Amino acid sequence: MSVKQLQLDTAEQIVSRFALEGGLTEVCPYGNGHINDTFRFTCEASGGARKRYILQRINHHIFRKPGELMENIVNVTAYLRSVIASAGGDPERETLRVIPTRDGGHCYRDEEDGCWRIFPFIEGSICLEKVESAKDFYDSAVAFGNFQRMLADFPAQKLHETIPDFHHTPTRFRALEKAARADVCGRAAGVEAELAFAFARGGEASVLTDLLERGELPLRVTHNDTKLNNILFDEVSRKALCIIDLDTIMPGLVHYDFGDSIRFGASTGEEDETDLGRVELDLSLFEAFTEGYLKGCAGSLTEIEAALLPMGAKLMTYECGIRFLTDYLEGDTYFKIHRKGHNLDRARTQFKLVADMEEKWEDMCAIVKRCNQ
Ligand code: ADP
Ligand code: GN1
Ligand code: MG
Repeated sequence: MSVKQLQLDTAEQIVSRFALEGGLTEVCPYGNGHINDTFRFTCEASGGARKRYILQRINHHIFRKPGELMENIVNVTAYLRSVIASAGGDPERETLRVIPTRDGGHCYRDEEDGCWRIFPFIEGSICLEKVESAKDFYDSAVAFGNFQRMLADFPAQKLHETIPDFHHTPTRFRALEKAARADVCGRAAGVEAELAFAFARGGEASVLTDLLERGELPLRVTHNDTKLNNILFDEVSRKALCIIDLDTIMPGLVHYDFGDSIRFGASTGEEDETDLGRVELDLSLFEAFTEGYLKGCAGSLTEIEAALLPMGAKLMTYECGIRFLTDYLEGDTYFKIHRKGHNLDRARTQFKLVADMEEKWEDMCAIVKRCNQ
């Protein structure tokens, strides 16, 4: 899927459905998300005051029940607002707020079945596409750990499962096997090495989910998509400010959040780097994140949860590689791509990282042990 444009008059029609004052003055595509179509627009009130917002078309091919998804976000952000306020924070900047439609809904469905939502744009914030310093990464880790802890008492039974089996790695593995067998685009012959890499590690795919099923790992409320560009930093203090992209908040394992952050942020290369020589696990970033995440969780992790954090990093990286490769084989229908072979490039970086984690396994385990003392 490619990035969509949005004409001003179309945007005006959509925005007019929401309880907002003023006229729309500009709209532009925004951000680098792989899933939703995101735009930023400005509204000018009659007195001349301008306010910016984020307008998103929820990808309803991926999120099949946008109404349920929005209910999750409204409930979680309402809960977070009260936790943030009682800790003396500023809920307007530290969590998202859903702007209601004029008839009191959480999103607007257009005639083509597009589903739109609006959040205030969080001013004075920056979004990092790549780790620029260990301190930023550490701060993001504290924030993600905190986030998980803030939601510890959120009634998990209230949450809808927005994407079933989202981080069920064995299910992702079976989807890859199926895509390779079906080979609808005739691409399987060109990715034998990548398929062999993935299949050779299939036995490990269920390590975490088996422990969960046996009750040895606790189910918590997790974010499930904790890459660095899903957190906003304060432009001035450069402190982690607000966790965004709440579409996949669901019951899950802490390893999903820890692991997804590591696979994206502790890599020396970008997710779609084509020179694999540049892609490895930066152990000092791994350490910074581990330290921050454990601090944010503030002692709430069990011994076994903490000990399995390296496995979380490896499995989330492996799983993401499998997902990119599956999408490549299926004709790039899930993740947005910006060039030919983009998903294959992404799959390769993830597998390169997995291989490097295997090399650095002892060090990763030692770091987690040290940080958890
Ligand atoms: P996707 O699911 O496609 O990743 P996101 O919700 O993560 O969509 O939004 C894409 C990008 O838009 C983010 O990475 C961030 O840069 C920006 N963004 C989203 N919401 C806000 C907001 N409320 N304020 C400022 N920037 C935002
Ligand atoms: C997607 O939405 P975005 O770009 O933050 C994906 C994640 C992947 C990530 C890989 C709902 O995240 O699961 O890890 O791309 N989100 C969904 O970059 O599938
Ligand atoms: Mg995102």
